Amino acid sequence: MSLETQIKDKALALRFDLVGITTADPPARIAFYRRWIAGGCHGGMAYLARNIERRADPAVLVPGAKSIIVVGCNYHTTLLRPGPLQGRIARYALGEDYHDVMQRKLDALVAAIRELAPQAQACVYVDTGAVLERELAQRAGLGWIGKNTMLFNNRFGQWLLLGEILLDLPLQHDPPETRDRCGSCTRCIAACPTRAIVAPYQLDARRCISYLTIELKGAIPVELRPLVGNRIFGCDDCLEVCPWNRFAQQAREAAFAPRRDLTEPGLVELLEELLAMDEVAFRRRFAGSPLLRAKRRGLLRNVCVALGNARDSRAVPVLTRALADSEPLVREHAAWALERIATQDGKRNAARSPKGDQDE
Ligand code: B12
Ligand code: SF4
Ligand code: SF4
Repeated sequence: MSLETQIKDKALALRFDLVGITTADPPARIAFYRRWIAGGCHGGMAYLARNIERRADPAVLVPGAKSIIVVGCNYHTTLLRPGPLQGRIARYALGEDYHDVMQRKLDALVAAIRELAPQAQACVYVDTGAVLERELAQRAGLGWIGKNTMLFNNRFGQWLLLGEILLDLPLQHDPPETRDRCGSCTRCIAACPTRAIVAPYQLDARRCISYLTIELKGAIPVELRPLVGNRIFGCDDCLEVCPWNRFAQQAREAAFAPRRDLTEPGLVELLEELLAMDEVAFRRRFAGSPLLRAKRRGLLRNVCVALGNARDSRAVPVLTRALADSEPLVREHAAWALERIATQDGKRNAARSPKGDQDE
């Protein structure tokens, strides 16, 4: 059996759903990436503007790199339909943090490769490295890139997470996936609540709810807050509408099963709970979850925005308590939410008053 086949068999045995091999050649679309950064589309994610020369050439990242093994993990779980006073969390964040899950499995794959080729130098990446993961995955034949910039395929739809091993072993590589599978479809562009997909294959992260609720450290721009709706961590709207998701299958990886406490959390209860916590308690409460990334103040900020958007007066007492939080970020978003609820009440009263006047 060839080395490539043995590596792939091992990857599948480790419950990766997809595996492919590509060269360590520079990514063809690095010019697009440079323009994206130059246009400021990365917003406050300053790390994306650093180390561009590494993204431009995997052999700079790992000297002597010859091959890249790309793996994909299906994380699809049952669709949730939260009610008006419930928050929505992106599917990828409902279970255990995929960085930990995939890192563990990739480390095991590296150990298996070293049994086959003891001299191999290897480096593992999941999300945070200076690697253009989607382009590499497309090149390794895992799937194609859609107009919403997601890598997807006809076995799992869009619910795939990616990881890579850069290796100094010369391996036989797989044919790239070059077909255009979107055709005239534009569903994802139309579905985006904030119009963050500014053109096919171009996403302005500064408008993306995933960025606003996870990566952004400061205040959510006021004009975008109403569009965030009840999304309190990430967004899946442009993924959910993709017709290729008819092929989606339930995740095999048990670690991606949704935590009970994260499925459709009650917003009022969550705000109460978060307000009572300090950062240490927050870290304990969300240990192992991607939600840790938002930190206590970021998640509180998001819950305040969602409650403002729910425009339900039952949230007024807890939002009023949030006005006294130690974090200015939380206080400001709580004030915005209260104002939004009050405006709604004002409008309701104004609408009712003429009839009320007649009745009197
Ligand atoms: C920064 C980042 C974000 C940013 C910016 C997203 C973006 N689209 O650029 C924000 C915070 C908004 C974000 C959101 C999400 N992210 Co993110 N993110 C990243 C990260 C770290 C870098 C992406 C990047 O370099 N962007 C810059 C742009 C220019 O690069 P690109 O998106 O790869 O774009 C390529 C295409 O547009 C293509 N292209 C350009 N023109 C053309 C033309 C044609 C015809 C074609 C085919 C392609 C094409 O070339 C570009 C360069 O190769 C990657 C991990 C990594 N290291 O790659 C994860 C990653 C992309 N994210 C991931 C996920 C899961 C998400 C979310 C679904 C999470 C959520 N539910 O909230 C959303 C999805 C939003 C979306 N529609 O992209 C996964 C995606 C897996 C997949 N199947 O594609 C990744 C790969 C992480 C991982 N290891 O699994 N993310
Ligand atoms: S994740 Fe949400 S906000 Fe971001 S591009 Fe997709 S639909 Fe738009
Ligand atoms: S929704 Fe349509 S345009 Fe968007 S990625 Fe899916 S097939 Fe492509």
